[in-house]
Amino acid sequence: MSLASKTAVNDTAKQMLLDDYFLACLSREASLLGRKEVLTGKAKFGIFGDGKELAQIAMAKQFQNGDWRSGYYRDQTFMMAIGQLTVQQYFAALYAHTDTEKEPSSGGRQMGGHFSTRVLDANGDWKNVMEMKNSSSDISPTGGQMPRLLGLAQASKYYKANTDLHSRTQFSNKGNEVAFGTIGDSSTSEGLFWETMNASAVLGVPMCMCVWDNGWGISVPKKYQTAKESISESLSGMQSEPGAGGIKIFKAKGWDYAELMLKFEQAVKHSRTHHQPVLIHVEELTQPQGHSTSGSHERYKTKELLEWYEEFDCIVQFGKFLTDKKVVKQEELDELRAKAKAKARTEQRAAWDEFRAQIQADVNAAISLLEAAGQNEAASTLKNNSEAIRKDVFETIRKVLRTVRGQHSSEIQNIKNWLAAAQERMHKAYSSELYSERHDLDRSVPVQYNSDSELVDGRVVLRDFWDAKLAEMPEVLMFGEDVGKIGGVNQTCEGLQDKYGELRVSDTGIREATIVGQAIGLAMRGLRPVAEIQYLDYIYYALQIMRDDLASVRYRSAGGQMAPAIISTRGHRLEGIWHSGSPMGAIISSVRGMVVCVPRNMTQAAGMYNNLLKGNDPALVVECLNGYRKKEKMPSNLSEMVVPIGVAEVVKLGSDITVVSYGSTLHLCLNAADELANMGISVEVVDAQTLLPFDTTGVSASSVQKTNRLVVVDEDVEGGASAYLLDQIINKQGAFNYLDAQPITITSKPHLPAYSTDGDYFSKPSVDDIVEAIYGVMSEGNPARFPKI
Ligand SMILES: Cc1ncc(C[n+]2csc(CCOP(=O)(O)OP(=O)(O)O)c2C)c(N)n1
Repeated sequence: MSLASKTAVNDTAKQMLLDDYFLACLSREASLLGRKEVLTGKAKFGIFGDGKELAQIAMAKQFQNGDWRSGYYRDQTFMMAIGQLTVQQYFAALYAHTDTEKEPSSGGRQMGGHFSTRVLDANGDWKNVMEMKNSSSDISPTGGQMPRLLGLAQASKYYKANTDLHSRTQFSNKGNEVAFGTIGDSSTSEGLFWETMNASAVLGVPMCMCVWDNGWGISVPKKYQTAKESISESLSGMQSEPGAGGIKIFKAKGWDYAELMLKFEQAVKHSRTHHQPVLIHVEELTQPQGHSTSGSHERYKTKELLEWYEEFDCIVQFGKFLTDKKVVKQEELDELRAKAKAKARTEQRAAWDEFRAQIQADVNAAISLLEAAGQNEAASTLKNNSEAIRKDVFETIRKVLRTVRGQHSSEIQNIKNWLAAAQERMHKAYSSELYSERHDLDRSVPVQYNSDSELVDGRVVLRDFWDAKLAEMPEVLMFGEDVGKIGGVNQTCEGLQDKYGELRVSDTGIREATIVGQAIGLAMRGLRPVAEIQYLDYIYYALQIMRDDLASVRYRSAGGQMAPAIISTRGHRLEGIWHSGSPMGAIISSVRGMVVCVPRNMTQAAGMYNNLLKGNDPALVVECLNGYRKKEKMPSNLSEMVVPIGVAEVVKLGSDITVVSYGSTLHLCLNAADELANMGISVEVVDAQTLLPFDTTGVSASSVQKTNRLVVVDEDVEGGASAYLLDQIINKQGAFNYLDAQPITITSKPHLPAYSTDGDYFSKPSVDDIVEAIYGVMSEGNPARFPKI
């Protein structure tokens, strides 16, 4: 219904208007109360959606079941309007309630204002997202929600065009879904925003980008943020022309209900029907309470502006619109506002009571146990603290247990038992769901060969593997720079676009962050994207989004969402500063929550991909740059073979010293082992295979138990991945107990690897370096038998 043109309204329309007014008031009252809760110390931090209510109600009106949102912390009204957030849940999030029944967005892991809907059931299986209104899980880095948005929108395009997927009605109705983005005007300064807008126009996807423009990014006004001080003007070059692609641009004033309704209706209808991106630039929004609970905006906004905020407050203007149109009298509106205020207060109290009750249960249990054990002082400290939280409980109990060390009684044992169980609960609350709780990545199907298996280039193994997977799995799509037409710079997708079409094997622009973003959004919608980053050295453009979004999605939604995307790249060594890097330490420190595979050859890589495609975790696979032309035997069960993930492998048996390595350096280690054998040293070589998770069955430590010596070799810098491996093997696996010699690492030089073969030799570990370092360890222990070189 187009309200804009109506002067008189019928009863249904009147009820809808009053419902909208009530919701705007309810959300506003929640914001006002939220700030008070923070300022009185009941919550840590608050960031609210006051001033943005009407625009979000207009957006919600166009949001259908199966649609997706990728937005930011101002969207509470929208979430309430689509029925995915109650005021009670809103406050549960503000207090950080760890129960996902009470706080479904993140189970208290994220600060309030970070919204998410639960699209996985308790077993981690997909729900029917077409029966729901869906919001991907928010993140705090401003603009970080943009790359994922592109993928969410692209999924509709893929579902529409790929008829093999039309039966998957749990995920899509033939691609009819729109992905809605929201972003503050200042955050459009981020490159990610521009990358997303450009790519959305190039791809032609149903994406509705809503910019909430209040003119400020905390204290920095628009003139320092946006060219022409208007994001819609800045983007006008991307404005669609008839017959050409581009973006359709709409503008609306944030306080004008009728205009908002009209523009949102037009824009979203267009995007849904034509699969074209639209921008809705919502201007003249206010921010009544300022940016957040950290500081007040009176410091940097003028009195005139704050007066304008009052006059053009969207609820005030909406009320005026309703009374001017004689829909309702002012008294009725006042009554609605009062009702909203009372409801917000009631729900806030309920949230607080529930939040306190579950903590108090632990406090009370601890007090009883402490009293029973005669620890009355500790018990009364807890008793006297009416705001005790779990930290207080744990601190008190742990301190008591330290004090009574060496004493034994059933009462003390009861405390210990309680603590162990509570620790398990806290682990579940705060540390579970980093990876899929199914822990099934150790699945394995050994590789098989025929008697006449051919020797082929490594890249051919991968090409034939992907050929088989694309044939078997319509949900698999591959994309990246040069992946489509030429089949990748290393020809691992050679001929696949011709065979499976541009939709499934495609070229992208040079835009690593949104390539990963595409993968995130597509995977969140039930597809199996394989996104290629052309070279490992360029992954830094995407590393932020891998860390902040992809790696954390399951964790930050407390198991409510997942994005099992595969990011495929190649690295370690070839030639030159920008094509030889192996910054594995930096990467694995950044992407906990992802699987990181470092296959030694393309057969292993294929087996790992096969495993990942069956799993529920996102992954990075780093193929060896220098491995594509090396000969490998073509497996006879290419499509079925599965390499277990998290399982290291002894690739050469030995008895004197253990060398743990991976990727390209593994081959150098094997060469070094041959030479060392001639020098009387028997080297056992272990291939780590995966860095996250690393060697879950303790193959490395078992080897050290036999050899009593350990060398870790990689081509990251000193203190990088080799330090991680050393820590894992020595401390976590306990190899410290078996060592007869100081363990060493062999790494690259601290600078970027220099160009040319000589540059490589003098920058990275060579066979000579490895032979001499290993020999050095042996010589240290037995100089008579192994005299110094
Ligand atoms: C990448 C990044 N840089 C800085 C911040 C800190 N920060 C949080 S909100 C904000 C301002 C955002 O302004 P805008 O996008 O206009 O949204 P608004 O809050 O005004 O709705 C800043 C700088 C952040 N969260 N992320």
